[in-house]
Parts: sequence; structure tokens; C-alpha cells
Amino acid sequence: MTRILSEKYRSKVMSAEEAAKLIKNGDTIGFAGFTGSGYPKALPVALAAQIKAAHARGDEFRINVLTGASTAPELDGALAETGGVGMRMPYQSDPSMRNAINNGTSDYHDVHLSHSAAQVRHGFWGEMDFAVIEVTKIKEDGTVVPSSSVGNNNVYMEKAKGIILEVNSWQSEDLEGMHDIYSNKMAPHTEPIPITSAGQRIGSTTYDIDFSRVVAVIETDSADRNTPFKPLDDESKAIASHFIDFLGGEVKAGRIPSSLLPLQSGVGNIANAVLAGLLDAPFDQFVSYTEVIQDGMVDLIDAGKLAVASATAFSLSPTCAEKMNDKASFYRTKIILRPQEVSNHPEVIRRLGVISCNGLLEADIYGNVNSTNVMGTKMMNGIGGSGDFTRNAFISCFVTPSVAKNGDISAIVPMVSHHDHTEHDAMVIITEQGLADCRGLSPKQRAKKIIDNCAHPDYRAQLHDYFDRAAVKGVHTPHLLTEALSWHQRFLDTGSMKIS
Ligand code: 0RQ
Repeated sequence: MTRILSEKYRSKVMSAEEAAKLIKNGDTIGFAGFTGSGYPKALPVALAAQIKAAHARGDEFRINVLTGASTAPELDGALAETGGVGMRMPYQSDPSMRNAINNGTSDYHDVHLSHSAAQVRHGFWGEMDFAVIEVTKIKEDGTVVPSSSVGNNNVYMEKAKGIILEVNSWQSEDLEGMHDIYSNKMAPHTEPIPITSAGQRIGSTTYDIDFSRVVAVIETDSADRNTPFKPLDDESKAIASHFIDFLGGEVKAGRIPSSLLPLQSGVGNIANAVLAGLLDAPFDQFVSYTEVIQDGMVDLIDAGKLAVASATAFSLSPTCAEKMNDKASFYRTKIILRPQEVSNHPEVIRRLGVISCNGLLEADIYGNVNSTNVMGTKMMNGIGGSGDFTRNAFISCFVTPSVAKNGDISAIVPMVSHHDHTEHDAMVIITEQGLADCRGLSPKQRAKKIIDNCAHPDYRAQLHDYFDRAAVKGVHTPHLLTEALSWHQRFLDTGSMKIS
């Protein structure tokens, strides 16, 4: 049965190929999609074919791709493979897109997720030609039920000259009621976002779209791309257990209540493992104010431990996505999906006192963090929401294995090769080796703690040696400037950061 219940919207139904023809060389497109959920699945593939055909004819065809965050092979992958993506913004994690960025085929501006919608609204990204948005259903009255992510969709649809909707009948109709759509205004007329608790609703459950700008409606029926999480290993279990012990200590010290403060959890296997660890932890009826709902959070809801979770998107394994589809009428009483401008807004994060927990590539001995650029030069995914949460958190935590690439890379280095989060923002660093609580410590005190508690034993002596030689009298943050990045250079030259 059709999900397009409004007659006027039905008059705009066409194939993805026909809709793709509306898009021209040089266009800027705001796509739906956030961590592999709620992205358009048909139009980008048809557009990629059109770009390839233009290139085969010798014609120029490049588009600018704006999204919520990472998408999937049908969007980032298909478009990047054409070599026709000019600018990409914000977070991405597709291998083809990453290659296009690193080899110079595409440009990439790594914007904080909470800033991306506001920058588009304020015109920093020029005119938006199209918004291509996946939705679950178009109701009789023309209001539109969002799908499994909200991201920047509301703002892209407000700004775009033409709106293309993909109505995906794979998404559960019971998602209706889960969303809370709220748009801010242009500065200087922005208003306080009136959220004072994670579970509070301040907007509407549907998009109210200007129909005069709807140029195409496409019907689809395919699943979100969902990647299974890695099984928990000893390393991720150890990291989770240090984090949970730390939270217990904070409760004991009276700094946070026994139901904790709202938790934010980043993407990836380790973040998911931390959530899994909370299943057996002695905390109850806590809430989450975060950006993605992962399997671990759904399990916590099922166990009755997580009372409510606010986010902007799902990032679920295939099995968990099926469960979400089957039981969306239950989960919509526990989960709120908001625009990413709201889920990641510094104002709300700070007001609620969120405890953040994100992954990193490397941290230095002073607590500066690199989340994005491998060896300071090659883009991994992007800063995503980690900056939004880290700077504004009540307590900001980072979790990582102490080594990468079979031990040849130390996650703790003398100086990070790229800065995403500064020593002023990162409070707690956790590896499988232990936890460094850097609150209230000077750089020199932090260095000792991070080396002793977090670095892998293979690198501890090397790090102490660097610090001891750098810590001459008269400096606040000891460094040997010609040696500070030598660990990275050694890895590039020899394949290992270890001194042979
Ligand atoms: O690569 O799988 O090829 O071996 O990086 O590393 O340890 O599995 O950790 O999945 O948590 O990802 C920072 C990328 C960590 C992620 C990052 C290699 C390592 C492996 C992945 P392989 P792990 P994770 C909310 C928050 C920024 C955005 C963010 C991220 C791969 O957490 O993108 O936090 N964060 N958003 O081998 C070279 C190093 C390395 C390294 C690890 N120092 N040098 N490679 N790796 N450390 C969500 C959103 O914003 C949407």
C-alpha cells in the first residue's frame, strides 16, 4: 500500500532517474543521512549514473554534497566513485569518499555537526539547489513523517530551491511520534532552546514542508545500511570497566547522582562496548542525550535501565534494526529523534550536564586529542559531534585501545599530529591499561598520569624519556620541538613508532 496519502504529493511521483535529471553540474545538494540511517537510497545512485554518463561524453559534472553525517555506499560511495563530488560537508566514513578526499578529487570541510545546519541557514554554504530527503510517509494533510534519522533535513528543506522526497516503505510506519522537529532562527533572532531534560519534546512529530518547492517524490523500499558491531573483546571490556568504575567513583564522591547524568556515546565498537558494560553496572533509570542510538542503547532500554534516549539518528546492526522496525511503537515512547542542531547543541549539552564518551586516534601526554587526521595528514572520518559534546560536557571522556596496527602505533604520543580537542576540553582519557583523570592537573601532572595509566607498557619508557628530557626548568608544557612529531615520522619511515 502506498505511503503517499496526499493527492498533491502523488502528482509529483517519478522515477529516481527522472528526478536525477533535474540536478545540474555545479549544484549544491543537502542530502538526508546520518551514520547509515535515513539516507536517500535511489536518487544518489541514479545521479551517479548521470554524472558518469556526462563524464563519458567529456562533459564537466560536479556537485557539492552536504549531509547530516556519514551515509552509505548508495550515497557517499556511489557519488565519490564518479569523481564528481566537489565539496563534501560534514562527517563521512565511506572508504571511496575518504579516498576521494585524501587523493584530492574532492574537497572536504570538517565542520562540527551542531554548526553545520546553522552555517547553511546563515548562507555560509551559498545557495542550496536541492534537498534530497528520505521520509517514512506523507500523510493526507501533506505533513511528512521523518525516517530513521533527522540530521540537517529540516534546514536543508527550509533552504533548498527544490525538494526531492524518497518515501521508503521499509521504514516502520510506527516511527511516527518518535521525532521532535524544532528549527532555530537566524542570528540575531535565535532563541534559547527550551530543553531542560533529555526526554522533553519541544517541536512537532512531522515535517511541515513548503509543497511549492517539492519537485519530485520517489518511492523506495530498501533497508538502511547497517553494519554489525564487532563482538566484545577483552580490550573493549577492560575500557568499559574503567569507565564504569570511574562513574561509580563520581557517584560516591557526590559529584553526580546515582542515576548518573545524561550520557553521550560516540560511534564505533568501543563506544558500543561501553554501553554493553552499563548493562551490568549498578546504575538505574539513567538517560541519554546523544547523537546516535546504537545497539547497546536499545539493549539498555530493553533491560529497563535506560529511561529515555534523545538523539538524531540510529546506528544499528541489521538484527537490531529489524527489532526497531518490529517494535517502533514501543521504542517511540523511549526514544526521541531530533535535528542534529538540537541533539548536539552546546547550550543544551551544557545545561543538562552531559557526560561525553568518544573515540580518538591519538592523545598526547598533555591531553590534546586527534580524532580525525591519521599521521596528521590523512582524513579518517571527521570530527562529527565529538567537539560539540567534549567542549560542553560536564565530564568529557575519551576511550581508545592504547595501541593500533598490531602495536606499531601508540595512541599516546608526545604531541598530537593534528588537534581536534584541546587539553582545555578533554578531561578523562581511558585505554584498556587504565584511566587518567586530568581534571585539575597541570600539564606536567597530566603527562605523568597519562603515561603511567594509559600508555601501553611497550611505549611507557619511551614516553617518560621524552618527557624527562623535555622537562627542563622554565617551561610550562615541556616539549622538544624537533622531536615532538618524530614518533609519527618514525612510523612513516619504518612502519613502527617503536625505537628499534
Ligand atoms: O582501523 O579497523 O583498519 O584497523 O582506526 O579504530 O580503535 O576501532 O576505534 O572505531 O572507535 O574509531 C577516532 C576513528 C576511532 C572514531 C575514531 C585505526 C584503527 C582502526 C578505528 P582498522 P578503532 P573506533 C559521535 C562522535 C570522530 C567522530 C566522533 C571517530 C580504525 O571514534 O571517527 O567521535 N571519531 N564522533 O586501527 C592510525 C592511529 C590510529 C589508527 C586507530 N593513531 N593512527 N590509525 N586507528 N588509531 C558520532 C558522530 O559524530 C556521527
